[in-house]
Amino acid sequence: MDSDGRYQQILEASKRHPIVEGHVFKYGTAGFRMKADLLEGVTFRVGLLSSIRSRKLNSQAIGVMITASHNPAADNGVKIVDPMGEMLEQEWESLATALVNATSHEQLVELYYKLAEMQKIDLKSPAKVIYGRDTRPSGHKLASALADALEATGTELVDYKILTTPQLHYLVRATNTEGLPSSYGVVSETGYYDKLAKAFVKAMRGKRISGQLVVDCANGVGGPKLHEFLKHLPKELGFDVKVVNDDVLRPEVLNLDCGADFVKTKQRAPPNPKPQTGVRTCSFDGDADRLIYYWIDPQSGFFMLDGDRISSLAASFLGDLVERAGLKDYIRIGVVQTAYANGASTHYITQHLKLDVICTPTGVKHLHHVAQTFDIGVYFEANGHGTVLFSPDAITAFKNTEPQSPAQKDALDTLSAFVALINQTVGDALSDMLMVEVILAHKNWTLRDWAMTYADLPNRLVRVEVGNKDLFETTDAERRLSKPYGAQDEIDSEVRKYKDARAFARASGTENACRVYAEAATRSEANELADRVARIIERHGTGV
Ligand code: G16
Repeated sequence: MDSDGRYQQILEASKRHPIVEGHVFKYGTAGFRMKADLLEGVTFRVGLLSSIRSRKLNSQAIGVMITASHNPAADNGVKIVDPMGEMLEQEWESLATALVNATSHEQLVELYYKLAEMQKIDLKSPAKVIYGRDTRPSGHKLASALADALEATGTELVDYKILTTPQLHYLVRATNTEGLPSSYGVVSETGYYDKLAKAFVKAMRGKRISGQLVVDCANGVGGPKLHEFLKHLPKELGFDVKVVNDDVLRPEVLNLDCGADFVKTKQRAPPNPKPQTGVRTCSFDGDADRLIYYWIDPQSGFFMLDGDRISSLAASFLGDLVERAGLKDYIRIGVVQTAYANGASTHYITQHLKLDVICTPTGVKHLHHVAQTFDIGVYFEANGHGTVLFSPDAITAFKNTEPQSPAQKDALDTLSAFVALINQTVGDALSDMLMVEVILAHKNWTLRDWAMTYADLPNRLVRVEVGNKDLFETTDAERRLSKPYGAQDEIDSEVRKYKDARAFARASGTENACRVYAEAATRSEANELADRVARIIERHGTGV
């Protein structure tokens, strides 16, 4: 087992990054996420697993992102990215959980070798891991623990330092496709900006963006990266962007009263800077993988355009383009949502756009896989996390179809520009924002025009602190609770009391809490139903 002295090296390195005892760690919705001071040993162990994963996949580069995204500054997280930029294959999540929960350093190293043996991996073959982190101060120490694991296991490593989560996903795919016909782009942060900027200019040909766009960056990594991106755009484009909440020097303000999660859950604009009436505004979250649009209407006040709206906007625009490109009979477009999608959006997509909608559990990893079954798969969570995927057949059709008219050529060119503009590895706030801006410019729409497509059912999302969130198990794409026994019956009997109502509860995979979602015919009924269901969850969460 230890002919090359690695056993001892890994053991020694592990002792430098002990796991905090008395905790059970679980690879959740977006990897391991918790208070940063619990994460050093976890990150070291994730390093061990990612080296095995790279060796399992013929030495392709694996990504590791250190971020807690929308969570407070004191938290952090670590997640593994597979070679094409997707989230870690689900079967391996349990291997990650097992490795991280090893009780002693010796047991950890034994398990590392056992996993390699079970997976038939030659531990002397090359391995490569690339990694990045958001702006949280704790990220530096965690990255060192990760590097220690990679060095101890003889893994080539590339530290990209501070990145948005979607940039790391881009770099993983670009690394693994470098020099191939499927090349995803130049393997550098600049390569990422260049790719998006060129595609944006191409998609905007002959169109103009009207008015200023204000972008709230949640005081996270999206701020400096957006500033950097804007330098890559030609001035003549006239894209007037004002970047706000871009303070990454004071860690305590990260996601504080700003950002996409704040806007979505509070259903109001960040108080700072003071929102300006009528201005088109959007918010990123702390690691720039979520996007929410909104504006303050002079008559009716705050109006939000969330992930459901972005999804229906993209699906409708791409549907029109496919039709104009003469590809309607060959390209199957589908939309993937979760239980959080507003019922009105699902109705609009199925009844008005006449597109298939599939519902999956929360977590982009679930939506992504289903979206891959379409030629154009549009997936967005209501919280603004999502993207659009194009199948290889669709991409070939956009390139090779011989246009019979200038209008058809224009549609085919715009579709090809979208393939490059949209980050197809994972939801990307910057890329999604550019997509929305292009669509609004093509349609010559304001946010009010966009909002007029359908009326949302009033809804409310509540976070409920419970004694033990693991008591809650779901079924039917998280729309029903299978455990604790009796809880779902109680929810059903509350829902029956309201018109056009729906409610569900589930344990969060990124926070130590449960989430309750309710919608109903009126705002006060949605609020009341959410409160009643929250009380049911509170009661069952203590085991009473
Ligand atoms: C992560 C996941 C999202 C998920 C969100 C909330 O987002 O990537 O898919 O919707 O957590 O998950 P939960 O309700 O299980 O806490 P982010 O932006 O925090 O990485």
